[in-house]
Amino acid sequence: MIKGTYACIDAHTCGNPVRLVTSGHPNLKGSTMSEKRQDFLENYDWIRQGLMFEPRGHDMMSGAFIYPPCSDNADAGILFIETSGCLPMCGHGTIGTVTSALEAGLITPKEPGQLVLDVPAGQIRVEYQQEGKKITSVKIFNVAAYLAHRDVTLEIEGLGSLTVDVSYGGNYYVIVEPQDNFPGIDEWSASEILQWSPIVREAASRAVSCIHPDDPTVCGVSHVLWTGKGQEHNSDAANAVFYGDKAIDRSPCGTGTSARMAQLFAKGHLKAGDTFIHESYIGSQFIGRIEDTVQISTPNGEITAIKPSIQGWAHVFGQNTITIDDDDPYAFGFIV
Ligand code: PYC
Repeated sequence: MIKGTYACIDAHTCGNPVRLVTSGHPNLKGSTMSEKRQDFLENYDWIRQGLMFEPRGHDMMSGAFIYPPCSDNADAGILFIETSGCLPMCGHGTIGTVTSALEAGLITPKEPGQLVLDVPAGQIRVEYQQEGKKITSVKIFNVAAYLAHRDVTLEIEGLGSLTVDVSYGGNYYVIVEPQDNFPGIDEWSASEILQWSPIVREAASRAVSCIHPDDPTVCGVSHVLWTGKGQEHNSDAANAVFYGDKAIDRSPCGTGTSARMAQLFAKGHLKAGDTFIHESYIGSQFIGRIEDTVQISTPNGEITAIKPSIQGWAHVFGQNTITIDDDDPYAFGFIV
């Protein structure tokens, strides 16, 4: 029997997929996107599994549903769906969702050229540029980002010790810079990144606690950001961001770029007003910027967080109607 039919717009943001689901939305309980995210995870996660995992998706698949705004000043709400779960915030997902939704006329901005969006991690603002019907650039003014834990030493069996930072940019990231047991992503293969990332994420999760001071449902280290130099002449740095079970982000990762700028700010390597061009594993770029700073209260006391922005682009490449039929043995996907 068919459990659900989902019209989708398929796009990619700087190489990473974004499947915007435009029909078949479950009616979610809650007055914020964070509460709606909890309801989705408890009652409708099978939709995410069916749309994201093989055979309808793949390791890197991600997407979103657009909901009516939760706040009076917002234009819309976004629920992110990914192979890794429902992220509190997703930068490449927002850029793809905004591009697809505006090009298809699914959102009518209150103010031309900008949007206010409720997301599970809080509220974000977006400025976009347009040529005719095509959205050519999307800049996200992200939630506040901060360095949560610095210089944490992890003992990784088979690799040795790694000293890492853990930083928040909408999700919590373990950030690994080149050091004795990690030469940098330029000298590691994708299979080395995929081999060590889950072990490093697990070790960091045991070593430190990450709970967002404003919303305890935003918690836990979910991503590992390995760093390197970058190949493009104007990149400030490159990354390989690992998420889910087997994914390396093809985009430069918006929340990862925010977390990285917060780490570099806290360690004195970037200051307010600086830009930071971040390169992905496939060479695509986001322009990050520290727009401002803000004081936030954390369990370790009052700290200075950054207000980051990330700018990138997306391309729409297809329309798709997907059914999830529970007579199909792989209705809810599989992981190999
Ligand atoms: O762009 O924030 C991002 C993101 C998170 C996971 C994959 N991409």
